[in-house]
Amino acid sequence: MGKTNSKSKSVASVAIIMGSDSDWPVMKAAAEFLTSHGVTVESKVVSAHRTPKLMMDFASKAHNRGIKVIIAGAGGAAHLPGMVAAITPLPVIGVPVKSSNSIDGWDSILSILQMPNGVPVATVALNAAKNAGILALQILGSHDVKLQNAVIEYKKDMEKEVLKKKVGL
Ligand code: C2R
Repeated sequence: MGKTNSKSKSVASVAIIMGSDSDWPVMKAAAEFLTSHGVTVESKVVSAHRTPKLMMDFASKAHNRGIKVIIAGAGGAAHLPGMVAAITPLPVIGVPVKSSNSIDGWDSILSILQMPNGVPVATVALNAAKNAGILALQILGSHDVKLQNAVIEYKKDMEKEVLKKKVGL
């Protein structure tokens, strides 16, 4: 975490941020999915509660650095995704994390999901960081044929895997 995955120093197009390094075991699924499909990501800890100045700086400048989509994960009173969405013009995908301070996960889900009109956060299921990665690839793919083809291939592979499965005796 904390660096781009680029070997050629290309600019990251997806920023994966999280309220704490304790979220990384969940959030890394988004990074793994995106990097395995050739998307350069940067991942770092940014907290609306603990590092509000960093959060403001990150959210107000991300689009000028070439970031196209922000994935933001947080647990408990999860204000980070919504606060970042309030500032940035970029699409924000929120990942509710079932953290050690979460009652049962609903606190985080509702904090991220129930945004007021005017400030959307595309919220995925609890701990569903891989889905956040897939959604980010779909957003990037809407204006990049190569990445859209990667989404099409991913869906075909998933279908094949499911059709191979056998149940029963
Ligand atoms: P620690 O494990 O560091 O105590 O963090 C983090 O996302 C994490 O899930 C516990 C949980 O606190 C969350 N946190 C937030 C924010 N900052 C940290 N929800 C925020 O700004 O929204």
